[in-house]
Amino acid sequence: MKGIVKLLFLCCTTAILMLCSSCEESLPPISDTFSEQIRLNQIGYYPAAIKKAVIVDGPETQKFMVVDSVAMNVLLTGTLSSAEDWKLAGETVRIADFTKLTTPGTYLLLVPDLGYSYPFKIKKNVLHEAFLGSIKGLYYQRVGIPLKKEHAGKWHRDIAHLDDSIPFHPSTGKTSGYISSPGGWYDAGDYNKYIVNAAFPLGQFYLLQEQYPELVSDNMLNIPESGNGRSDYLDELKYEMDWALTMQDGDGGLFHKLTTKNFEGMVMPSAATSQRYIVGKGTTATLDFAACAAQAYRVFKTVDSAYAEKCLTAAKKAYDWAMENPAVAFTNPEDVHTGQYGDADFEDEWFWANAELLVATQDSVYRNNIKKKAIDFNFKAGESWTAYMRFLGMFTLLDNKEAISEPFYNSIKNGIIASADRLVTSAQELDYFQPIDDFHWGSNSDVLNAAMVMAQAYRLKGSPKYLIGVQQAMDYILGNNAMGVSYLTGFGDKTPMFIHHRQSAADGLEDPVPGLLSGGPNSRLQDVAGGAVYPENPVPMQSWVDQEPSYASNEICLNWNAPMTYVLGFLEHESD
Ligand code: 9MR
Ligand code: 9MR
Repeated sequence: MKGIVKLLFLCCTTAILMLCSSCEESLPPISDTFSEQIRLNQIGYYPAAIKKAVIVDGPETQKFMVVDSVAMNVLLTGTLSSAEDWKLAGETVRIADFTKLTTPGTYLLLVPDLGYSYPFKIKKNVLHEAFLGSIKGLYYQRVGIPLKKEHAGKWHRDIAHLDDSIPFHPSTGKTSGYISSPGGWYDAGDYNKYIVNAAFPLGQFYLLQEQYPELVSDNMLNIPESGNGRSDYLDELKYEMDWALTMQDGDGGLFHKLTTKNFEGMVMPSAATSQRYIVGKGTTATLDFAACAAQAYRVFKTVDSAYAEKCLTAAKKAYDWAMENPAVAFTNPEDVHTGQYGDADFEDEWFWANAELLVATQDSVYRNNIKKKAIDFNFKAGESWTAYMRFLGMFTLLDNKEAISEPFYNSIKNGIIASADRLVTSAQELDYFQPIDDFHWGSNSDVLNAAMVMAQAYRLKGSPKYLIGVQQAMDYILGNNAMGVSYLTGFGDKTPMFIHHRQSAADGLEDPVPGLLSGGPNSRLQDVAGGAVYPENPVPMQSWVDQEPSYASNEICLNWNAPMTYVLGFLEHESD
């Protein structure tokens, strides 16, 4: 027996060696150009993850290889699947499944006739830098301080927008006076600050901190507060929270936004000097603030109790204002034309505020108010800042079982699992293994917000299918998509270079500010009027152009970076 085994072993190794050496001999040289027809996660894969590249118009020979980019030897050969027509992507594709390759390394996928893919890695914590980069992106959005070279590198810039004496617009109900409302992050490619879209991303960032408090420690982000002994992540989040607190009126209500009347030109912050105003006051801003301030209380409790108490007091006061003013909708006043973030359906905001305040205080007032309306568990692309808040409330309740009755907890648990099941099923059927089939403004955030639902199901049940769903959604964002682009600036080989972002457009540097997520394909093409040029009638997944005027497909925004950070952090913690 022994002899036969040995002989077999010898035969096999010889065969493998022969196979490999013959491959090596025929390996084409790596040139500087990589095949655009091979789509994959340009950063890389966790060793145990499903690994599927998409080959567009692949050859009939159906052969592919995974090549170690250093040793230039073939680690795996495989057969492409038979061709499929993908409608959303507008492509004929074959799949190269290299899941079996789990050895850490840097690789290239080779398809004879097409060439090599971009290099990618297989290793543990493969998304660590991208995760930190997506948080550092927030630092680059900071208002009211100079970005110093030592923190910002070549993207350093002058101080701008002190916002220390901002007049009230009559839409606030005040006819005179000023407030000081400094700091915070610029919302997006524009320089305004909006409470709805400060609170919503903060909600997602805080969720990550509560679920995985150890992910970011001090000195990991190289920001001004690094070295103060506290998590750099908390320091960065506090920069935004501090601003949000200044937007609360004496009676508890929140002003809606701090903004110019019209969008500024594509200039550096210090050249954007139009008068800014405090505009509007309403229920969505107030409830969203109440919710995220209650989270801030919990997150900061152990590191800065005075600050935590300040946040909780502000949260309760905001909630009380909303009780007195339960349906004050915001719309832009006639003379203000910047982001509206208007929403006349307050149910999601109520649900979120009740959930966060309940968990922060255990006060039965919030428990009693929370059950008022049925909850919709269905994820809908495009809802984003108008309605995703209900999910944030649900996620917090799922993490705090004791706060609610068992039947209520079970209904949320079952609802989220069923919702995640639908998303997983969709992702298996849809182009590029991602879960959405309708591409709105900010579609990349929809993919990631859906992934967050799958992530909660994974936390509840631990079934691999949910983790796979989240990983494949991230593969889509990082390059396995119909544009072949890794949508996070600075991370990947082909990344957006012309984002709709005023600093990046005006700073004279080739590289855009890094760590910012492009909005992604948007089949509505609202920016054609603004000068974006698309190919004729693009299919939904190709409705994206790397052009500066494309604010509907290629802007960046806080509420897109937020689920990016959440999903990256989740994956870093949960993936092997
Ligand atoms: O720069 C603005 C961007 O931040 C907004 O998301 C977008 C939609 O509201 O509008 C952009 O501003 C454009 C304006 O709407 C129309 N004129 C050109 C402006 C800059 O491209
Ligand atoms: O994300 C917003 C999107 O859902 C809207 O359709 C769009 C037009 O109103 O506005 C988007 O938000 C922008 C905001 O109004 C201003 N700052 C930039 C935001 C991202 O483009």
